[in-house]
Amino acid sequence: MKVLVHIDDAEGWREALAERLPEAEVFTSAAPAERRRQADYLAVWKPPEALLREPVALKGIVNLGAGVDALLNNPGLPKGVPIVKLRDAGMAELIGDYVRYGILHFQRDFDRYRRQQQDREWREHAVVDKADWPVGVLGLGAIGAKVAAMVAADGFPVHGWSRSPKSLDGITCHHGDAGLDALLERVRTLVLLLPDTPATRHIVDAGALARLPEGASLINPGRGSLVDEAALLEALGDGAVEGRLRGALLDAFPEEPLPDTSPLWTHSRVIITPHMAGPTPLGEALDQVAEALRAFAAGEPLETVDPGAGY
Ligand code: OXD
Repeated sequence: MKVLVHIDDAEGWREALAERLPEAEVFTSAAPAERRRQADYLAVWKPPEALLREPVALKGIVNLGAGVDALLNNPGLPKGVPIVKLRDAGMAELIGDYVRYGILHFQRDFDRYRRQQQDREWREHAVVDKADWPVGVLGLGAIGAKVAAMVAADGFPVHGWSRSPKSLDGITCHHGDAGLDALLERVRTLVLLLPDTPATRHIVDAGALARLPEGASLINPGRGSLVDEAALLEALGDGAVEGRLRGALLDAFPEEPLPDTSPLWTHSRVIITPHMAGPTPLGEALDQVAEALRAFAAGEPLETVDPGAGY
């Protein structure tokens, strides 16, 4: 089995993967073109278009991340080649911590205290009980489900939403369009963990933001395309006073890095982080990659990506 690895720090991944798969020939995209052409499998994150076109008899692709949007939107992606993606692989816990930080930021008024400090204003706000702070999680895949469980374990009532019905212990699950409206009307913090697909693009638009209770907050460690940015800015107001939306913690943007010209950078009610909520921990990810490549090579059934659905 010949495996071509492409990701930042590809050499580190190559070495670790070669250790786990002694039967395989593992090389990076720095290998000569002739070798790249012979790859049976690709283990890649955001590969260049040309690299995807090179292998002459590709049998499978492992996406070295949870989201497959960049791969599926790559014009070089060969048709019909099965794709496997990382499922959680330790990312969910890191994203869960990011989300818990964000919820507490708003529930314990850290956003207000930060602004008060600028005016040397010593004023305490009454704490809203966690039980009265429902959190909505859009997307109940491997990551969304784990994050929802972590937030519920902290004592917040959690409402989860997926396109088709799901049932998760301790989470009030909603589905479909009507379920989305019902969730939006109830939650004080909305967390976005949906994949980027044509069906989820701008799922948080002006209509959705208007459904949220006055003073709700938004946390987006998912994908930038989920949010209509103009509607978000409108809901946030000019920053001087709290708008309909109290604030947003954003880790994902339609264009990354977020362009210098984006008004989000300087908005006083927005916290920007550089797509750092869920870095892939190498150990668990490598185990999943090695397992997937072995199963590919043995012709065993694998949970593959559905390119039509986009995840
Ligand atoms: C991923 C990501 O999809 O890091 O894994 O965004």
